[in-house]
Amino acid sequence: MFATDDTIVAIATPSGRGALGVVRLSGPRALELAGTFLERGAPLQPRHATFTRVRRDGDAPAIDEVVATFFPAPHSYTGEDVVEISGHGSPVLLRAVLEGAITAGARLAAPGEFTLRAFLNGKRDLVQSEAVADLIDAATPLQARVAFDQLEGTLTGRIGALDARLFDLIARLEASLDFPDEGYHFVEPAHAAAAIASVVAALDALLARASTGRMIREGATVVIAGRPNVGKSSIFNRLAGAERAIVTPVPGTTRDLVTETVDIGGMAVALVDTAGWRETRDLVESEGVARGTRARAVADLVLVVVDGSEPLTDEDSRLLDDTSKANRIVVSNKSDLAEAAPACHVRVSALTGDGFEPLRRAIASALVGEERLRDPAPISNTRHIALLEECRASLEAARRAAEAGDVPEEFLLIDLQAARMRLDEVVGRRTSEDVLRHIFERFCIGK
Ligand SMILES: Nc1nc2c(ncn2[C@@H]2O[C@H](COP(=O)(O)OP(=O)(O)O)[C@@H](O)[C@H]2O)c(=O)[nH]1
Ligand SMILES: [Mg+2]
Repeated sequence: MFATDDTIVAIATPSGRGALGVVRLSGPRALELAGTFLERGAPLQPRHATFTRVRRDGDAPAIDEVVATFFPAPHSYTGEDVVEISGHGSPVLLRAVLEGAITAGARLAAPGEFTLRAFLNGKRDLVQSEAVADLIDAATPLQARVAFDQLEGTLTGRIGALDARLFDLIARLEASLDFPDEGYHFVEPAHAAAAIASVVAALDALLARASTGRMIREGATVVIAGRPNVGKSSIFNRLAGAERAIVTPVPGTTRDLVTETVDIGGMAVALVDTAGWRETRDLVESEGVARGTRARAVADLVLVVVDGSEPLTDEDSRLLDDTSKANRIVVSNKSDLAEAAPACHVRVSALTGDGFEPLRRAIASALVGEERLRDPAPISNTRHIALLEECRASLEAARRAAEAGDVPEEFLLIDLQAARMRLDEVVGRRTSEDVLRHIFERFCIGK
């Protein structure tokens, strides 16, 4: 499986220059290898920050002043001996430390390998390991909160509770099997059916909010559509808080998709400004229009913008028809001008900024509902959702069989054990090497 008996090393801070940079070593020889390129002769004291210098080979002059900390196993991030070296954040200096460690016998770590070792050493389960990557990837405070909840074990706890109930039921069914002659059932079929149904209900409660969780974790795509000159790019810029898209009074200015990720109600929203939706003979513009149409098709939400200071045109009506089945908000722009036709749309003025708070709230609630954002779901990862759905399917099969009665315990047990196996896969008690590779590949090097 994975090699864990060697000592790995990596730069843990982002590439590029910074005030500080950190190099981490983990493995049985971490302390010994660090000793070969750190100047201080005496071994590092456990969990003490030690000020020392990095030297190059032999008697060459020192190249940096660093603070080194030794975390002996098992009380470290990975559960192994770890040495963390904080130096000045120059790529040249950090690479020199890295090379020093490799020359001494360390191996360059693969992405996520520190966290993988933490998982293999039982410091964290798989759900918590995945949360580490989510936490690092978080682009909004809400995403960070959901990831941190998962890291702290909220989902682990829920899965554990479900697992305990299944374990109890399985044990009693197995006991009935082991003592067939007594003719005694440790659990009556009707009780088994009810017990399974209650686990299914608990799973359903978890899964009911999964789509919200996923939307928070993965973000949403919101496309701004409308005919030329209604103010799409101006609205885009207001929502993005930056002059990203070009705004001019000339219709057909925006010819390609412009995308910006913005925080709306805590969600990372990929906001897409499109070319005005109209018939055009200009080749570039019509390609822009086609791209806009395709973007609309994959959007989680479409903002259909109309110019509130003018009566609706045929092009407006056509777009409104086209999007009537989509998840959409009709936005009436230019509320600073006289209103042409009162409508029950969200009214904004991209010029003055009026109406943008209600618009942001409308976007958030059209995506997940306001209630749901306040108390984010504990489950957000597609892998977890898929496994819990499989678990639910096995439980349903077992519940139906138990309800029908007359089914040998063995049959129930097969489905219940299959259900439990899915829970094991979520937390990583039973996970293939391929799945682990796939999960840890998305980590940064040094994490
Ligand atoms: N009065 C007024 N003019 C606006 C407003 N929003 C946009 N405009 C103007 O309308 C024109 C077209 O805006 P733009 O954002 O490029 O529209 P797009 O073609 O739909 O992207 C520009 O001259 C903007 O200054 C608004 O809320 N009020
Ligand atoms: Mg535009």
